[in-house]
Order: sequence, then structure tokens, then C-alpha cells
Amino acid sequence: MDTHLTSPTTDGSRSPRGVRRAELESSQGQADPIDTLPPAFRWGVATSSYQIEGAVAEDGRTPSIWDTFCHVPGAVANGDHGDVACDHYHRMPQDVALIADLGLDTYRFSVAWPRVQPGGRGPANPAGLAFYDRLVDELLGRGIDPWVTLYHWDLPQELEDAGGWPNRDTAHRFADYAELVFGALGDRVKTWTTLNEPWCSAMLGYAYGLHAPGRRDLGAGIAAAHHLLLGHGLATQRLRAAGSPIELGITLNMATADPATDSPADRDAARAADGLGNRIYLDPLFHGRYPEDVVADLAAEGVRIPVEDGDLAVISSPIDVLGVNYYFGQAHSGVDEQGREREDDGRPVRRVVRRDLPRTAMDWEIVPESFTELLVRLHRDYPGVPMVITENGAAFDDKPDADGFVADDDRVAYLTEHLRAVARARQAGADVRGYFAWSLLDNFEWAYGYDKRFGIVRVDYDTQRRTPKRSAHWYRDTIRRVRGER
Ligand code: IFM
Repeated sequence: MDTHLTSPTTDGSRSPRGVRRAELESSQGQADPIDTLPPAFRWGVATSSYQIEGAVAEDGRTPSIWDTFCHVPGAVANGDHGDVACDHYHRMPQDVALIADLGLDTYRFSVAWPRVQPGGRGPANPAGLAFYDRLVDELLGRGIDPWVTLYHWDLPQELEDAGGWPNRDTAHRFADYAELVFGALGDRVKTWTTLNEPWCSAMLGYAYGLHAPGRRDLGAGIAAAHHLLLGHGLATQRLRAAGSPIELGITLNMATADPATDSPADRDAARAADGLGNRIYLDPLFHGRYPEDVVADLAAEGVRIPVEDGDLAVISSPIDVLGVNYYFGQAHSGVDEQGREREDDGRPVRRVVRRDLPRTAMDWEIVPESFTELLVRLHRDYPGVPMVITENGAAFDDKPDADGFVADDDRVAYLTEHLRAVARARQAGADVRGYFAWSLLDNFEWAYGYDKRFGIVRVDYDTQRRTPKRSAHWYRDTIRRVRGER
């Protein structure tokens, strides 16, 4: 493992692996907005269990929906799966050392539900919990705050067999599991995220069939979304009841939804996309109600959100932090290429329009200014809850040199511009308290398998060698500078 990070440049020249100071200054030649981030700003990296751990059948872990899905022919690129992934389960201390070398104060990781509670119900599996116990101690021993995400998509397969997230009981199973993990780690872990990106679990997993468990049913997707939120609320109440002071929240992935033109049809398409992508989560969490326009859009599709009495009060239980994951923006149109506003079956046209913007290897638009806009809007429409950027980053087609080093200037530029966007949002009043890069390591990128690399540290999957990319050096140097450490 090459964990060595070369010393920073201090004279503005370019070290072989460094980045010019001038590159960190804004194009107008003004002071870099990044330098306005406060010394107490939280800096971290994020990962998730299934994407890095491997060891899927060790120490009592049972299959998750992703183990099953990966083995469905054609579901994942190249037939890739998480059986080994980054082998983090066996290399955890070295990976924590990497985080320490970067000078980060926080590591956000997720717990694999089927590792700590095989089958999704019943008693804890001590051997599975022991892994996270060691991880937490290793982090604390190096002065790094552990930030636990309880659910990053690896639902125990048994719970899927019982109906999965569209089944209301799964929300209760999740609350039990949350309490079980909290009982083991709550004495040392102070920050807890219930769910990562419920939109992905619900819509990619149950409505669009692109993620595990691969179902294609809008009604199931919406039921899943509601039960994920209910599970979040139930877990929030259980963890609060446990007494110790903690910081508790949920992480949402949000893309901005711009109208492709100013036409009423395009504006309505953008409204609908924002409704189903963002407000259907934000409004119940922060306002205790589902947005009326989204309820009406769903009713037109014959879908009802399965709300029961008291659910919205549970879902809107107060939280301390909103995790924001941002990667890209999108433009929406309500008009098809022939100029029609209705499909043949009478439904309104809804389509994403490709804009002439730079893109990442995921084919995602690079729109940092939308990030600022999103954060300012969240602060305006859902005030009073601090935000932390729990994920932001980019996949690019990395080209390692003979030593495995990647001079990923494209990723450095992406991260620089997005950090500037965060700093600008703060200058405009948004209460953003931290930023975590996605991801520490190249890892299993879900349906894209290992083809897409988001890491600031390269992983050679043949040898499991880790090599910090230029972006890792840049990240470490930027953090030091903002903290005034050099
Ligand atoms: O890799 C994912 C992560 O699991 C959730 N947020 C988006 C990332 C990039 O697609």
C-alpha cells in the first residue's frame, strides 16, 4: 500500500504530485471562497459497507439484497459484485491510517445490517458487531470522529423476502436494528445518520429496477419511500430515548431540477421532478406533510402514499443535521421532441434534457453553481437545521502511471469548484458545517460495478494496493490551509 503523501508546495510551484496554489484561486483573481470556511468546519470522507467491505460470508454475515441482485445476470456491469470489493473488512487499520494521513477529522461509514443482525431480526451477531467496534476504536485512537450511517442499501435478503421496504413491517425492523447498533456503539459514536439516500433505495430499487432488489413498480417505490421515512422516524425516536446526547440526522441525495425553458410545460416538468426527487422527502421530514402537488401527481398515476395515522408526526421527529449528497444538476422538459405535451396515453411528457455542459464519467452534468443554489434554497425552505455535505465527488476515467499514481486534475477541479460552491452558499447564509468527499477509495459503484472510480485513493483490485491520487494530496493540503496549519 502506498500511503505516502508528498509534502505540500509552499512556493506556488508544482510538485510532481501537488497542485498550484494559483489553481485554488478563483478565476476573477479574488481570494478563494474556500478560504472563508471556518476553522471548525468538519472535513471528512465517506464510504459504505457493501461498496468496500467484501467478506460477505464471514463471521456470520448473511446475504443482503445486493448480494442477491449482483448475481442476477445482466443486473450489474461485467457481472461485478461486492464479494471482495476493497477487502476493507480485512484491511481496516490500513484504511484508517490513510484517513489519518489525509488529516481528516471525520470518517462517515455505514454498518452492514446483515452483518450485525443476520436475517434482519432477532439478536445481534457479536462477531459482526465486533468489526465496527474495532473500527470505531481505531478511528478514535487516531483522533477521527466516527459518523455512522445505519442504512446504506444492504437490506437483509430475508426482509426483502418478507416484502422489503414496501412492507410497513420493515420500518419497525429497521428501528430495532438501529437500537441494537446504538447499544453497541452509542457510547463512542456521537453522530448518527439513519438512512442514506432513501430516493435511491425506493425509486432505483423498487420503481425503476436499476438497483437491488430490481423491482419495477411505481406503487412499490412510493410505499418504500414512505416506509423508509417511517423507519427513519421510528429509529430517531428510539435513539433519542436512549438518552445520551447525540447528533442525529438523515442523508438525502438531491439534484437541482431546472426547467429546460421558461415555458409553462417545462416549468411544470421541473416542479414535478423536484417534487418526486426532493420535496417528497423534505416536506414530511421538516413540515410533517407530503407536498400536495406530488400527492396529486401520484394520484394521477393511480398511486397513493400509504400514510397511517400518526406516521407524519413520527417522520417529522426533530433532527440535528441534514446530510446533503450532491453530484449533478438536471434540466427538465414537459415537451417531447415533436413538440407534444402529452404521451399517447394522455400522461404529461416528462423528460430530462441534455445540456451542453461538461460531464463526469457517470455522464452527470457538472454544475457547481446549482450546488450553491440548492444549499441556499434548503436553508430558506427548511430552516433551522444545520447541514453537512455527507457526499460530493466525481468519477472520471483515471489513468494510473506505472506506479499506480493518478494525476486526476479533473477530480481536483470538480472538488475545488464544489467546495467553492459550498463556501459561497455559506456566504449567502446557508448553515453548512462540514464537507465529506465521496469517496475515500475507488469502490463498487452499484450497477456500474468497478468501472466507475470515485475514490481520492486508487484501488488496484488485483493487488488491493491503495495509492492516493493527486486529489487526495490536494484535499489534505486544502484542509491544512483552511485550518491555518501552514
Ligand atoms: O456510490 C454512491 C453512493 O453509494 C451513494 N451516493 C452516490 C454515490 C455515487 O454514485
